Amino acid sequence: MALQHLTLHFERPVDWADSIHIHFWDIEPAAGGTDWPGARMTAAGKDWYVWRFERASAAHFAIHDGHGRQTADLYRDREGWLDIHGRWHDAPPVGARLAAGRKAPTGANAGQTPAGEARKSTAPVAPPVPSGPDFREETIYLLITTRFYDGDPSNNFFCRDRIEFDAAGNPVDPHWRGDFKGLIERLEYIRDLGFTAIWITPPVENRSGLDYHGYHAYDWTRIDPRLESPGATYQDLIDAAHARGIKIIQDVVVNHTCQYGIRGQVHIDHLPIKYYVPQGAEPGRVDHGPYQGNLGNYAWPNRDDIDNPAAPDWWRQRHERDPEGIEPLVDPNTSETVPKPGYNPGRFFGIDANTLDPDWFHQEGFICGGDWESAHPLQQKHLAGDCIDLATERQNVKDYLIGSINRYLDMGVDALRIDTVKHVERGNLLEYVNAWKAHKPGLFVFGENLVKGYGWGDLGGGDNGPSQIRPWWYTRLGDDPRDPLSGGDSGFPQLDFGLFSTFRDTVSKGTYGGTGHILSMDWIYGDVTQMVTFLQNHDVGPDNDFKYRFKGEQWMAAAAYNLIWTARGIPCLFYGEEIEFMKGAPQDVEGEKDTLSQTGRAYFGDHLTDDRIAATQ
Ligand SMILES: [Ca+2]
Ligand SMILES: [Ca+2]
Repeated sequence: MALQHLTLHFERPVDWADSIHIHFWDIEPAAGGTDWPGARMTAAGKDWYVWRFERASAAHFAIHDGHGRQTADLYRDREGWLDIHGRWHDAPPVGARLAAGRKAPTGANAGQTPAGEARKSTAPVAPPVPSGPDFREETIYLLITTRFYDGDPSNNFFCRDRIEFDAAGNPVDPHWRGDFKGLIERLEYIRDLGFTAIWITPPVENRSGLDYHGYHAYDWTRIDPRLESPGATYQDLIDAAHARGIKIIQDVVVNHTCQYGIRGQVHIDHLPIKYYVPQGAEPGRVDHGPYQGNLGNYAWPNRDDIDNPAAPDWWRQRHERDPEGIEPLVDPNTSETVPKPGYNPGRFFGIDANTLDPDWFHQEGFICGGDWESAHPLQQKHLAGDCIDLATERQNVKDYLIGSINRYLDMGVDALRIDTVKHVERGNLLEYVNAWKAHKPGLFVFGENLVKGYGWGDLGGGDNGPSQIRPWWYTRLGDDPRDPLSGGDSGFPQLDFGLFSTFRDTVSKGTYGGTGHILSMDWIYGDVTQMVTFLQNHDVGPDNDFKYRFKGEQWMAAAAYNLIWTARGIPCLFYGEEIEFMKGAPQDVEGEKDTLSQTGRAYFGDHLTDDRIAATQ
């Protein structure tokens, strides 16, 4: 009798990892099988996976996700679809989302096997594991998408500030350089390092003189086109990552917008940058690269910086014409006419905090010196000239931000990292976090509450700030700043800056003091096992007072990584650490003339080219 193949289809439960495996034994008629963990099933449309036994009539098997979730032992003697409820179907169940081209069996085929003759499964199917997805199983690779790997030079873009030139005076190393196409092409590099999740910097559309990192959002509803390419959209990235068993962590800014407001929602008043002429500007004196002679966006034919429908009529009219920026324009605030050399740069690049729309923005001005250790000013004032503080407690702001991010969750984003946590009051921020978790049950959300020290607030430890702006506070629900146990777990773990602080200027000397002390305080967090641990990231490093990438010897870092990988928490590695990339460099630009290539945010792609990737790996 000629044996046909046996095909099994499996619908991945929502809380399972994407790395679906099948482990099988006692294949009929030729007894064969796999060693654990078995073989990888093939992704076949949204949450379906398929495995085909050649020349087999029946099989014993179990399906698992490689991360501790698995079915009971199963048996099947004909093609079947096992849905997320643990039920077998002889044909694709109604609503099953199968990939295009994967045809369901026809009714005629299905009818060839009389139902009464078919052997039933001998083992009951385990129901989906009731607990939520356990992100503690993951290991995270953090990368700045624009600095990782360039798959499409046609979307590269120079920011207005910090342009680097080669010896011949040509601009080099565009800030927007790496992109989704490049990341997709190098997913297997990351997977082969052993990471199961990638934290990408915010992908939504940005605007600023230096916005390659994504933290100056202009439109939360759109992905920045400087990251995408045909065939390499954000959806393509998510799908490609999932197909390799990798999760995508999206970075989200709730606290602030860029200096231009939000496309289609709110405009922030200033003059179009194409009309700016510096005082004493002499042609050729300062090389602005592609911005030479006109600081408006060189990639747009109208050389405007924004295209905001919420801008006033006069702006929108100028948006359409005069790309040279030479047609006289009267500043509606002062009645002076531009372009005019030396005319107040603040009218082009700054904002007037007194004229911000109160429906969208806080009204208390900019953070200054003493504000940094006090909750109210920290949470109500603007962080910087291109970080304008949103009125996050207003319903219109909540609706806009929550709704925008929900769409990315629907696209398959697996987790969220929330920026600038301490700048939003806890109860207010938890409204956002909980709305996203309600939209996507089981979603993992963690936050960044940057503190240079243990961060115990009113609990002591030499902290000069109150508990209400410290990491532990956001992981808890209590209201007593001196008693973490006054409330339970908020479900919003944080990056572990407390543990990180023990690496300050010590690991590079081979000492690890303070670690035991910080671990003895683990009880203050709502659930310390969900904190995200790290030695360095795109903002901080262990050396020179938290500003530099690790500079010590390899064994010193290895000891720190051994701790991070084995202690409680979810370990996170900053791109390039695997080869001591930019060892000892400042994470961000320091000197007036520094460019990105001198920092910890330098372009990594030169190490990932086809001819060099083997050495990098
Ligand atoms: Ca590119
Ligand atoms: Ca705020």
